Amino acid sequence: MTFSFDHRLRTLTANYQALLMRPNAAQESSNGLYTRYRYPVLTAAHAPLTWRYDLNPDSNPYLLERIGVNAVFNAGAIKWQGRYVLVARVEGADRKSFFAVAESPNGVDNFRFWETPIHLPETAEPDTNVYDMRLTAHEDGWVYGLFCTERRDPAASPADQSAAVASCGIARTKDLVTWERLPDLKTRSAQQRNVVLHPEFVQGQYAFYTRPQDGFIEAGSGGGIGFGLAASIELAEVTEEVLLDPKQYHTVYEVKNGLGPAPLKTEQGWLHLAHGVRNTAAGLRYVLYLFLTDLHDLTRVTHKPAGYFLAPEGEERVGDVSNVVFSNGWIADADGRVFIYYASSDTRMHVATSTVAKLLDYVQHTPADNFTSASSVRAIQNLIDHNQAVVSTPVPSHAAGTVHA
Ligand code: M1P
Repeated sequence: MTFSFDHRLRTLTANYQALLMRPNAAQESSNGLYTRYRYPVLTAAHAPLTWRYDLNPDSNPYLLERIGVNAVFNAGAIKWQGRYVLVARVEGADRKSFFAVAESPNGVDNFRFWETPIHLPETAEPDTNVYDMRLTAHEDGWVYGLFCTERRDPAASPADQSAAVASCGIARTKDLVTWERLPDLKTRSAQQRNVVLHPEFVQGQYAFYTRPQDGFIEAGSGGGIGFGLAASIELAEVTEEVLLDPKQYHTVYEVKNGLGPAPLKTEQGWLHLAHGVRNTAAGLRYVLYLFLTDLHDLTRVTHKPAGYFLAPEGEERVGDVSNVVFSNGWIADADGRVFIYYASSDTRMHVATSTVAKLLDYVQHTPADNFTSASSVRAIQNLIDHNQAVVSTPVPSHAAGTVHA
């Protein structure tokens, strides 16, 4: 059988272009809250061919893939010069993650990576692995990327080659191309992951949402999502963390939780998207939930619906780390539309669209968790009673109006 380099290159290129051009299809959710989309917006196959193949027939006569990409997930998001931009976690076949920018004209399809990945500067203590960047357009004029930097635990014995220390890395940029690396965030906790920078100064200081944890996997005594202030971003140190959203027994965030993207400012408060983790016989299950904090007291949760907002569904349930949805990026457009970018099973990126109005209605009117089966039944009974009152009172035709979606 003869092998044609040119034929294989043409096939690879055509398939790649077809993937990038494929239109996405909206799939309304029955809960009315958001619209999922049929296809993931970014996958390993979206990584440019030039990152993976040596395209020179002399040095790669069989046109083999030289550098494998395993997954594209957990992307930060920002609206940038009119485009929907993701800073994705790209994980190579070698298990190392790095960041790369992809953009789309409409936020739901046609995402394509920029020509090269981000060349993130290292600190004096090089990162072994970096991942899960949260983007914040801060009022100081910089765009910050806060991410997890992972290094081998210096206290681990030579026999233990998996113990790691997670910290919060900080980088900033004005163009998403050149990044300035700042020292890692210091806190009193042994480890930190899922740290997010608030977009505004608070009492003249930089405000951080944290997730203190005892070990690399276990949040342990860390307790939940924390909040703290730092006078400087160039030498950021949070000396006092207040617990904002604790993990809690028999909830979807009983094992641990962590903030997703930077919160959205609304007239009713700061809207937060977070992930919650519970344990099951099949392993950890990650879901997304929403809550609202006071506009002025950022540590006061004013509304928090019971349970999850979005959980893994269908093909989302399977991947490298199955039964996981995770989000660290969303974009609110000026017209009120919200693009929620979430990853499934540590493998691929999806989008779900909603509106600020719907999300606020959801957080403010979904019953809160009262932590017992009996109270859940009471919540359902309240709804039944409410509906009976509606059914027994004829609705005048002019009252069945429309609301802004
Ligand atoms: O594997 C699921 C997620 O696990 C971690 O999140 P958390 O620290 O909340 O447990 C992160 O490694 C994240 O990247 C990953 O998606």
